[in-house]
Amino acid sequence: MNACKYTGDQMAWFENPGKTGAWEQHSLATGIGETRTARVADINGDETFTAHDVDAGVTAPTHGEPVDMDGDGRLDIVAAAENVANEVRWWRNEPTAAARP
Ligand SMILES: [Ca+2]
Ligand SMILES: [Ca+2]
Repeated sequence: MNACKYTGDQMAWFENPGKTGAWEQHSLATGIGETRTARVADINGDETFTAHDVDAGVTAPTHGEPVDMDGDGRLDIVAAAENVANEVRWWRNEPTAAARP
């Protein structure tokens, strides 16, 4: 399960302990203002998780959603960029050099 902590400026995921024990919190990112509505997606399809800064100029991204905006088969990211003129932005998922035809 993933979660955002609006007042704590962080995103985390929680490990299910099964039928006993407490859920263990694993931090994904800290120092992100007003985090809300996190979504989980394997953007590059490699079945692993690696954190990346998508846009360091947006310090309070909210309501992000993985969507293929340009129909190229790769998930992009759409989010409100509240601290930057109240805009909705999308970030194109550029293929790596190895994945380019
Ligand atoms: Ca991945
Ligand atoms: Ca795309």
